[in-house]
Amino acid sequence: MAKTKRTYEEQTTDPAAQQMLIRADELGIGTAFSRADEMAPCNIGGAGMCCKICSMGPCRLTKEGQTGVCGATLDTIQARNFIRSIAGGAAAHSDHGRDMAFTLKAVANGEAEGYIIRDVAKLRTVAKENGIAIEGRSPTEIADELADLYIAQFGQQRGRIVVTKRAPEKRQKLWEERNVMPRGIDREVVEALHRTHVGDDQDPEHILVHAIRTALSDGWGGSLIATDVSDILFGTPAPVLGQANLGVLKDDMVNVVVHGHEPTLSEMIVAASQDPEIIEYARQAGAQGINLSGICCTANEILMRQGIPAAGNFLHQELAILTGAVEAMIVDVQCIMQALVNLSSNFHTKIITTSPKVRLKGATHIQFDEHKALTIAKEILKVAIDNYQNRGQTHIPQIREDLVPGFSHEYINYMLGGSYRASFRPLNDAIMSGRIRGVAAIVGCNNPRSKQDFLHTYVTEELLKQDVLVVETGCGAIASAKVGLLLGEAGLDKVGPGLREICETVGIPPVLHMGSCVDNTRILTVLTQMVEEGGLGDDIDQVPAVGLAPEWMSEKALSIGTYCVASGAYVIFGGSSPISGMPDRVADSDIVINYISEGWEKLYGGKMEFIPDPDEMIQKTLEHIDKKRVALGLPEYDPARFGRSGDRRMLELEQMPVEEQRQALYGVAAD
Ligand code: SF4
Ligand code: MSK
Repeated sequence: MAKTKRTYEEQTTDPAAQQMLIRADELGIGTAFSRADEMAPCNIGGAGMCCKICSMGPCRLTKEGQTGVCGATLDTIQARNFIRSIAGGAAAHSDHGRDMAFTLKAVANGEAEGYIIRDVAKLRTVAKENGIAIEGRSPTEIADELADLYIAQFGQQRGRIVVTKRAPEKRQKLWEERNVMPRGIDREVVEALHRTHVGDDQDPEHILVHAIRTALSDGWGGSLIATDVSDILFGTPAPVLGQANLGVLKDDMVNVVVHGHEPTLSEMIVAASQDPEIIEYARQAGAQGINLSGICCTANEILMRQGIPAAGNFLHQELAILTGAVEAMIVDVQCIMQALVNLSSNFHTKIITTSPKVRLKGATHIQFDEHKALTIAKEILKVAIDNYQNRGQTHIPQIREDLVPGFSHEYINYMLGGSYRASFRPLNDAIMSGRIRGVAAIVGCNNPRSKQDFLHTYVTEELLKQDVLVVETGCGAIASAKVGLLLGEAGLDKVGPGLREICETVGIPPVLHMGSCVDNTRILTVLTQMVEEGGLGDDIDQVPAVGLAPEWMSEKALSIGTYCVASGAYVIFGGSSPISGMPDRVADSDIVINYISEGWEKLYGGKMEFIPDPDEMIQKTLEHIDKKRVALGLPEYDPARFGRSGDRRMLELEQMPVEEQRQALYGVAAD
């Protein structure tokens, strides 16, 4: 059944996106927005009620008590579907981590053209944490041993993934007691697939125990390794000025958009685009130079470290091509729509696939190889430059917003205490005093079934008003960037009085951009360091913090949500639930829904819920934060106690007559 076509304003809150959707309609070209309108989601599969694991099925369970041909119940089918999604997400993140570890190995052995170890300090810190000797050894020696250790984590069969030791001690003990400590990254993903093969694990709760183990192998395994190695090779992010939205594309330059996830190629494209030979090549083609920008998490990787602008988030990939101004879109892995190839046939844009794992029929394939990365990056850029002459009419929306990304956990630690007293103490103190009510991590994708960016920005802005400090990653961070929330003072008028004081004192925006989807591990690290700092309990589940993925769509989001729950966080997903089951089912009988909320909360202190209504998301977030404050014995949140210092107070004082100023400042009347 076809759905009704939404208006442009119903499809997206972003005016740049609205302009491009109008353009798409003028040209008669479909996008994910229009396809979502035309394609009603399957209400059986969407609710997790369809099993197609074997060819006795597919079995669609639509009546209470019904089972599949093999006798599988609805709960078993839902649990199996759910863990398979988590395994898919964990595999994607972790395979990214594996490739990073192989690149580190190649760099250590002088076999990776163009790469260097940019952050030796992080290399030494990470090596030491992993028990690798650092004194008297060269960076390449240390990197070689670290790369071997990290590569071994993927195929490890017994014991525990080494980086799980970075979790709070109490949490590690809990994982041991509950028997969910991940043994090896690949092992947990393979076991998830084995357990869900026909005729295997059919106890829904038992399946979901392994869901926790599988997700932990991602968050405290593959993703953490990916973030570590990216920082070592390309630098640990620190604040830098950037821009976001389609207006970053330029009419007089060769526009190259990098899209996907891995920073290995995109970092080399950045280097190649600054090469005088390539700049001259672009000039000879009649352009002013090369204008590089990113989409999705590749955007986040080069935005965080180099300030390279982001052309947009997930749903902007087609819209960028619709501008007619993109010479090449270079893609690697994850979140790349197959529709790009057909769409680009209406324009001159070349879609260039680069990963040995990802091909799109009709795209140009130039395989990336880290051993000759710079040469390949230049080759790709030359293809883009040669295409400049084929450009037709362009329609670039002149909409872009400045932002300051780059808040790695290392930088947050530094900014709060400086070089000599780097510490999370000021953040903990601000939460303990109630200036900051709590912390929300708002992460995840765009989904064309909901109004683009609306849930992200609405939830973010409402929580900021309530003095909740917001940290973001992935496409959610780009959504906030587009409305100015990642830019110091620009966002501060939307913030509660206590949080505003902190932002003004420390000099930070109210929303901290912490990176790409693999970098959600930075959030785990921040939470761990807050616990270790003291005053907010002795484990992550005691910190007044909530994770939200308002517009999620990918399997990776489910893996992230699950490892956050296993780490002790309350996680709220917006949009639709993949395990909602039958609409008229008695709530108590829904084993999977109950197990991942109340069940997981009893076992891990964290829980997962799917809440489509944004106001309910906000309400539940605040209730959870306040509940944790009470449990810690912290003062009740009271915004009236704050906002009497900082820039706002200075302005108030400036506008007062001198006598009143003296009274206000010193409590004494004028002479
Ligand atoms: Fe149907 Fe069972 Fe086969 Fe699933 S495993 S498709 S429920 S017969
Ligand atoms: S890119 S996984 S749409 S965040 Fe990481 Fe964005 Fe989600 Fe892809």
